[in-house]
Amino acid sequence: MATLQKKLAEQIPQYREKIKSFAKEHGDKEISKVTVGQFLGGLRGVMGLLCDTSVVEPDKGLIIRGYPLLEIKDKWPEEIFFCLLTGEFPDAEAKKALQMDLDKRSYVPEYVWDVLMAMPEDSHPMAMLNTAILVLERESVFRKMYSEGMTKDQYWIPALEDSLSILAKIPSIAAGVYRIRYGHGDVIPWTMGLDLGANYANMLGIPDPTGEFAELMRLYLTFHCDHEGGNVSAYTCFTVASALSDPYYSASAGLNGLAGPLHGLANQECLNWILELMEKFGGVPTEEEIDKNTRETLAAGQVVPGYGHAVLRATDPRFAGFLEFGKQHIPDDPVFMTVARVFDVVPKVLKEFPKIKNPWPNVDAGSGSLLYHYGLREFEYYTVLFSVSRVMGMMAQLILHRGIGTAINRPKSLDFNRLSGLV
Ligand code: CMX
Repeated sequence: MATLQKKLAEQIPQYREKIKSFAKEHGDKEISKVTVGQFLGGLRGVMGLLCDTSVVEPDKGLIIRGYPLLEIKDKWPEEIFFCLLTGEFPDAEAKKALQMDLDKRSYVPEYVWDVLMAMPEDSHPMAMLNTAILVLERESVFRKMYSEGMTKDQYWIPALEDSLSILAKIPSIAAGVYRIRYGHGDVIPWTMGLDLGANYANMLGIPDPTGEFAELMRLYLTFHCDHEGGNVSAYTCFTVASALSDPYYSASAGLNGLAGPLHGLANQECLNWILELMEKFGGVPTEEEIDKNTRETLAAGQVVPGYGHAVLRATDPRFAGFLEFGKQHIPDDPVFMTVARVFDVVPKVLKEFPKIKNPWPNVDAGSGSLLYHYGLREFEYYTVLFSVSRVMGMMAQLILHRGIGTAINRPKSLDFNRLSGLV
């Protein structure tokens, strides 16, 4: 099979033509309406964005290029990236070529470490990660080629270059952030020839005598890779990239969105909620205690972290996958047992509140307990793990949009007078 670059060079011109002729033929047809509720409510359900890397079905969850997530959960993150972009998994040769390419790009320049070391000790790890990506912007091939002049149909080529470099460097940077921020010792370098998930696990420096932590990292990176185009991080990345800001600016922007407590930062809240629950009841709580605590959280006007979703209306398959991993490897861990029991109780309570559209767990409800078990206990760091994965989806979407020449994003806003005049 051809390398990723060759495969895209075959596919992108056809994709561009397909979209172009579709726009020409159907450009005037209406596909979506907007109610005032949607207008004022985060545009929920309004169809206004093309995303061919993945879809999220309310009842099935994440489907990557036609593959339901749990059917491809054993694929490695680099294979997933290949598939997000091309719709196919690489054969052994193409996978090896991609891994060697990432190896070559993995070096993180010294100036990045200098900046990270100079940041205040209490900086949030997400602020450190995003600063590092912005500092690296000077490496952008896209920006250089754009300023030298290139045709629109070439945009995807340097976008892919930059994206691969970001993908190759982000595990080292993220692991470095962990070691610097929490005083775990020197930064551990990337190991040539080791896959992305195992490399990240190794660079974090978490002891892993059984190899289970590396297995968890592969799963984690695969599960969080993409979630169609309208979530805050993907949409932010898309908007910034639509101005032809290069992939470094775009990735950093998207990840700043991921750092919000209603999006990627929720995973740090989830484990907190579980541990507080355990502390309050002196160990693994009973179902009655969980019920009581959930109601107290709601009565205090707080959200139950890890539950609910803007699109999903069923248990997130990513949660189900993590639950399966936990049952297989750490069934007797008390934190994991609490997570599993919370899953038996919380949906029943949330269902009593009709305004909560989805009472089921999302991806963040379970992953923290697994990380905690293997010794990654700095909750604030969890969104960085999410970022290392999500950057794959954001970059894949960006490359495809550059491939088809998507226009600058510019929806129309209305002032309240205009809005009220329309109803
Ligand atoms: N606990 C308590 N209340 C909840 C809730 C939860 N888990 N989920 C939704 N609600 C509430 C909302 O806060 C909202 O209340 P108000 O009308 O008073 O503002 C109401 O139910 C309706 O919300 P919704 O339409 O069901 O959900 P949204 O699309 O507005 O929000 C989400 C989705 C994820 C932000 C929300 O479910 C939430 O805050 N969950 C907890 C945080 C969380 O787990 N986030 C992780 C998301 C995963 C990801 O990043 O993809």
